[in-house]
Amino acid sequence: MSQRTLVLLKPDAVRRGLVGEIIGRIERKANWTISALELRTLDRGTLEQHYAEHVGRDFYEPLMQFMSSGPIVALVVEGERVIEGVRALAGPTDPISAAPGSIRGDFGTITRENLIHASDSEESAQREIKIFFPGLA
Ligand code: DGI
Repeated sequence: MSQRTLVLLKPDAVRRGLVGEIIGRIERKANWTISALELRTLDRGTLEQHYAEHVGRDFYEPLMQFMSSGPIVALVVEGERVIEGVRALAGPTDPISAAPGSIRGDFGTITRENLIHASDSEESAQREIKIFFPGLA
């Protein structure tokens, strides 16, 4: 089942020079394709749309600050079961409980600075791709 997912390499990944490493892991998966890719600094409006489900949570403001603290890399990745697949490559939200071998497990220690975002469902992917790449058919 071919799908599309939105991936963000967060400001910590860019600052730490892990963009190539993380994109490399995605690229090496068979039959997945990068169909959009852009470096950009996110404004508050874009972030409010993206993280609308977290409004009011105690981590919301620090998350917004962090996500606008420097450039991110946004990608659309397309391919076989890519939504579940990129989430598996990323590992769980808390990097300390993420298994070694996953991106968060290999490189993260702090829940907020967990390197990567990946859509968690078909609905989220559709919604998020529209926010970041409105021109994508
Ligand atoms: O899909 P995920 O990125 O794994 O997690 P999410 O969509 O539920 O949350 C979005 C981001 O918000 C997550 O990557 C890090 C942050 N976050 C989520 N839950 C917590 C959190 N940050 C802190 N400090 N504490 C949390 O419980």
